[in-house]
Parts: sequence; structure tokens; C-alpha cells
Amino acid sequence: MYFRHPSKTATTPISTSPSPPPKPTARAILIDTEPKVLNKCLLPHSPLNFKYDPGLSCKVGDGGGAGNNWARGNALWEREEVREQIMDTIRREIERNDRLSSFHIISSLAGGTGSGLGCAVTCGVKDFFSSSGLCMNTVVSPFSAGEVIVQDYNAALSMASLLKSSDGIVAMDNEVAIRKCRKGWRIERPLMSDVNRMMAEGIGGAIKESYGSREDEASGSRPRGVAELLAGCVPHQSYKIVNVTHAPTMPESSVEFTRDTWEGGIVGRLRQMNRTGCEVEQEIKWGAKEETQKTVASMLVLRGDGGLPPNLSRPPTLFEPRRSPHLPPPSPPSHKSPPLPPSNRTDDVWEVPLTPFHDSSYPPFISPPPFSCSRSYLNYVGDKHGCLCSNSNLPALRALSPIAGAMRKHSARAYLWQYEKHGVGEAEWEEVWNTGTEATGNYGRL
Ligand SMILES: Nc1nc2c(ncn2[C@@H]2O[C@H](COP(=O)(O)OP(=O)(O)OP(=O)(O)O)[C@@H](O)[C@H]2O)c(=O)[nH]1
Ligand SMILES: [Mg+2]
Repeated sequence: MYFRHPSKTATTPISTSPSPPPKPTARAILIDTEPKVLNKCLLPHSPLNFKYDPGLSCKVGDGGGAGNNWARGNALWEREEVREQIMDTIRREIERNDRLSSFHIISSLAGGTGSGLGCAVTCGVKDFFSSSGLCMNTVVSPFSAGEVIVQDYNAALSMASLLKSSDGIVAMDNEVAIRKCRKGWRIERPLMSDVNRMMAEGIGGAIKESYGSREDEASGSRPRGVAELLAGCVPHQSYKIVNVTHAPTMPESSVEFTRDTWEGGIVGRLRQMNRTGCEVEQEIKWGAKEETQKTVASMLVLRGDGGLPPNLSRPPTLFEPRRSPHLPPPSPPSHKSPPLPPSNRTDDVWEVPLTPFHDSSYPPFISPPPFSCSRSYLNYVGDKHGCLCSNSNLPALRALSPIAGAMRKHSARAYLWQYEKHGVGEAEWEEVWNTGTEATGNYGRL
């Protein structure tokens, strides 16, 4: 779905030395204002198990980045050559597809290019290609300690723009991902590459192919992906922010020796995390019985049961996270037990009861009951994997919190000239406050 696989009929030159199989190509358009960033992605000998298509990369602007300024990145869209380059590349890629159901735009919230230009691209996609599919944005929130003084301005402008234009915003948080790396993967000092792998494991669990019924999976029907995530999690235009939680998170060296259970294990843990607003599996408070987190809609994706039915073959494991280069090789646990045999069919992924999720109190104005589940026999990480995409008040309010920080800075008139210079003046700020206050009020009242 997300990759173009090398043609099976392509003839390969005869060679005496064994050459690695050709890599699949990501159907991803790369956009940046810094050519060196794109060039690194396009390196011919990249360690990734897929490659990017140089024809789908867009180097725009004057080569120096957007200087962590949303307004500067956004203003690039005013330049006709930038707009044309990006829109033509998107159009060409759309035309290569037999069927398209969604766009997925990924960027950080706090920089200049991804946030400013990314918001303009989102509006462009919605204006010109909305008949081709829904548009989901995955955004990365900055560290609250503050890497850049104007990060709240950038994040506020991004969130306000996407709340209007996007069909759904998956908000990822660098700080939460670091806690997951420390507690789940037991990496003492996580690198940005670990944070990215952790986020990729979550989002991959949400959008990698899954199915609505066992029959659909067995018959090879079109799998579910981004469009179904949006349909399941964004039932109302006033609530567009989705959080992704996944389980299990465990050190790579433990995966081979761990067998999880569905009902008392993965599903129970995700349910308790959703009930209490807990983001990190290792921080679950089992004693908390109250529904402290309020959810508008959620979708659960369950994968794997330790075995594949005979009519399914294993697809390429492109979404499987790669090993971090600094992790030690997997070692058996101290008790030296052999790896467990594959689990038997009694824990079939299609038989997992979901009663704990059905007893949630969803808001009455959303109907039908906004809980859905997709499943697949195909393993993801470990023998079982669960991913919960939920549109809930606590993570949404956290993703919206930079707006309050931006308001405080704005009232002190700090750094406003940098934005004014690129077309963001008082009227634009006023709109940000209005959109932000409305969204914060909606989630706050749940
Ligand atoms: N999770 C994650 N966050 C990142 C990564 N790179 C940068 N960030 C975060 O993104 C924000 C900075 O934005 P960038 O994406 O680097 O900025 P940009 O979109 O390239 O914009 P300019 O460089 O200003 O033109 C900060 O909050 C960083 O913490 C990464 O690889 N992973
Ligand atoms: Mg940059």
C-alpha cells in the first residue's frame, strides 16, 4: 500500500557475486528547504530497507531552511515556482495510482518548513485534490522545556491552521516518546533515531494494512489504512485530534522470549491506559477505576496471533522497525529458557473479545457508538501487537497547549516582528486565538 515493489518481471543483469535484492520504493513525497536533508534521504547506499524516489523529492526555497519561523515557511507558498513544483509532484504521484483514498502529511509543529510550508501544502491538497481522498496530518510536538524560543508561536500557528484544513491530526509528542524509549525499551539515553523508531512503531501499528473481517483478510480484499483511521476516530469536525498508543513496548532482546495474551494482556492494558490517560505502558495505574480521560471516538488495531492461516503468506516486513545500531544483539534472558513455541490458534486475533472498550461512556452527540476494531493475522512486533487510536481530551489538550504559551508571548509582544515580516499580523493572530480557544473549549467540556 505504501510502497512500490520492484517489478517481478524486471530482468536483472547476470552477475557472479550475489547482489542484494532490489529495494521497494516509498510512495512518499519529500519536501524541504534544506537540500542536504533531502540528499541524505536519497543516498544510494542508505541503510533503510526501502528507498525514496528522487523524482518525488522537492527542494524548494533558497536552500537555507525557514529558520524555525512558521510564517517564513508558509510564505514560500506565495511563490509560484514553489507551488507548482510541489503540486505537480503530488499530481504526478496521484496519477500513478489506480486508487487513492488518503493523503498523509508528516511534519514537526515547531520548525519553520514542516510546520509553515506543511500547513500550506495541506491547504493546497484539500483545495485541489480533496475529491481524491481524505487528508491526515501527523505532527510532532516540541519538547516543553523549549528548544527554540518561538516554538509555541510555530506550534500554535500550525495547530490553528490544521484544525481548519486537515481531516484529522495525529499528535505525536517527543517527550512521551522518550519516556516510552526509557521505560519500555530500557534505553537510558534515547537518541532522536530511537524516538523516531518508537513513533514509527505507533503510527505503523495504526495505518499498516488491517481488515474489518476475517473473510476480508483471507480473500485479499482492500485493506484498511489512513482513510479508515480517520473515519473511525474523527466522527465530528469539532474534534480532530487523535492520539496513538501501542502495546507492548519491550526491549528488542525480550521480544523473542515473550508471549502476551489478548484479553487480560494487550487489550486490558490499552483499555486501562485509555481510561486513565496513561501514555506509557509501564506507567499504568491499575488501581484507578474512574474514566479520567474522556474519549470522543477510538479505533483499536490488533495484529498477529503467533501463526498465519494457511491461505495467507507473510508480506515483506517493511514496517518492522529496524534494530537501533547502538542496541546490543539480542541475548537470552538469565533463566536461559529456550524461545517459546508459536502460540496455538486458541488466541486467534479474530476472536479477541472487546467488551472492555464497549463499556466506555462516549458523548451522546456522537452516533453510532464510535468504537471500531481492525485486525490482521500478520504479526507486527512480537507475537501480538495492539494499537489504540483515540480521540480523547487529555492528549488533545496537551497538543493544543502551545496556543496558551503563544498567547502569553504575544501579550509581551515578543518576536512578533519576525512573523509580521512574512505576513502574519494581528488579524492572523486573532484567528489563531479564536480557533485555539474553540478547540480547547470543546475538548475541555467533554
Ligand atoms: N521526533 C523527532 N522530532 C524532530 C526530529 N527532527 C526535528 N524534530 C523536532 O522538530 C522541531 C524542529 O523542527 P524541524 O522539523 O527540524 O524544522 P523544519 O521543518 O525542518 O524547519 P526549518 O529547519 O526551520 O526550516 C523540534 O521540536 C525538534 O524536536 C526528528 O528526527 N524526530
Ligand atoms: Mg529543517
